[in-house]
Amino acid sequence: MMQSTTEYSQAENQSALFAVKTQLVVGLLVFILMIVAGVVLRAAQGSWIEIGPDLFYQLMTLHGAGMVGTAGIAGSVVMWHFLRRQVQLSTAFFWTFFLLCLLGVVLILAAIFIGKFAGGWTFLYPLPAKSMGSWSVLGAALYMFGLLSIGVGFLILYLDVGRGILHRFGNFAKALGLDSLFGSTPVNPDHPLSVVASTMVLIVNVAGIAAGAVVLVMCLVNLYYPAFAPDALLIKNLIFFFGHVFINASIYAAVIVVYELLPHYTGRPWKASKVFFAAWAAVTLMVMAVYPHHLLMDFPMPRWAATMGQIVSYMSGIPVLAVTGFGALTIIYRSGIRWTMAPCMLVLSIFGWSAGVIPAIVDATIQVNLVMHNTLWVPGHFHLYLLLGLLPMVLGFAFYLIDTGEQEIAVVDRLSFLAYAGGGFLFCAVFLASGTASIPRRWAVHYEAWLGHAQLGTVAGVIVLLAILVLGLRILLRLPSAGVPENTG
Ligand code: HEM
Ligand SMILES: [Cu+2]
Repeated sequence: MMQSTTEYSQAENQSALFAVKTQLVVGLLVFILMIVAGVVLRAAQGSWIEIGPDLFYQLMTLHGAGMVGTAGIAGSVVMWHFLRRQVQLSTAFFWTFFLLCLLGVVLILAAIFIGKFAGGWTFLYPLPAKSMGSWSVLGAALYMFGLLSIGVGFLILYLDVGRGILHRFGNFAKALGLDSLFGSTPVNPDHPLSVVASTMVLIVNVAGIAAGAVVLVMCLVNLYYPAFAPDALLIKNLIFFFGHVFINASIYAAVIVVYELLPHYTGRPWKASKVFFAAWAAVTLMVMAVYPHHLLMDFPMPRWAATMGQIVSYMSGIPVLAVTGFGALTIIYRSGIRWTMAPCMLVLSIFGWSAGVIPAIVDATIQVNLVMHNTLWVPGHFHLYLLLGLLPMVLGFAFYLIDTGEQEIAVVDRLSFLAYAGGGFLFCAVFLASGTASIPRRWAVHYEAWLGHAQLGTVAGVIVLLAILVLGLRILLRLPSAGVPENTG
């Protein structure tokens, strides 16, 4: 077992676990609420319910911001829980992070439901300032202050994470394993994988959130002093750098659960290696260089940026995915693993994540993007790796916390798992098929010919909703009394 340098008292472990559980429960509840909103959106597109375009775009903004924000929080909870075994972390910082996120949520809810803000979670300039009467300047400003508050929460958490990592490893290069990758230090096979992933997340997301803060402040100034009108293309670059990095960092934080729990359930260690370090080092740089794939149809962008967006997209998704997928398969193969809910969720998550990267890369090809840009192909790919990738990682973590060592999966759990995976896959497949049929994304009202897609999507969404209601209930009933999970890994 890994020798640990952390010293916590029993009481500290208890309060840390309480913090993790509380934040996880709130995160799961928000996920479920946002899925309700998502089903309403899809049903409205299928004209099964009538909500009007105003409410549609408010709910779409809520669903987007709520899901992305909660994905970030849930990823951080997973990361914090496992990183805390390796480096000294402060529970007070963890709570500060959470409270700032909650403040952000309150501001965003006020922005959307009182201020009527409906400009999309990406608040693309100059739309927030030019609502043509749909929402107030205050509504747009509240939304931006909400995002700022969440961003500040993350930066505060990362401050403590960075301090903890530096305290044990001296510098981030060592934490990433770069000294064995490029230097003469031999690879330490017990170098904690959670530290490598956390360091990557810390580096890229501090950059991403800093860009986000800059652009939010610029947009806020513009809201009140329209004479200050920054360049729209610059703003779009900053927003998509922030958005791309933030959601990817959420997945890279959540994937720590795979590294920690597959060894736990198979009884086989997942060792660090040069390939592992190389993959994470590569993706640290590439995840930041790849964002121009969101601007392929912005023709004033320099040609090299679009080309880089395409080429790096091909390379960026693959290294960590390959290392994780291949590592997971070799660890599981003939291990006699006990297939309870947590490992099932983790395997589903690796599938959803890998499957989602394929249509993402397809769309990052300029020739394809000419046709697929702003079609439902786009939500198709990201729902794959969020709904079937990130969320199962978080659910797997929750099932691990409530694992009492039983050998069998209860029938309700088995059925809900299958419904979740099947319904989720169908839901994403319908989005992708809609994209291939050139149905645009972000349209409140769909033409007659598109209704079949939207209705099938709604049915799939309802299946997912029912499944996660059952799974959520199973978790919520057992989580409060779950004890401190043992420190193996
Ligand atoms: C069954 C569950 C879900 C349903 C029914 C659902 C439904 C939808 C619908 C109908 C849209 C709008 C599509 C359009 O552009 O026309 C959408 C957008 C979106 N969803 Fe979901 N969703 C689900 C799960 C998730 C999850 C788990 C996440 C993230 C963790 C997520 C994140 C997003 C984001 C970021 C958008 C983009 C919003 C925008 O374009 O501004 N969704 N979803
Ligand atoms: Cu991207």
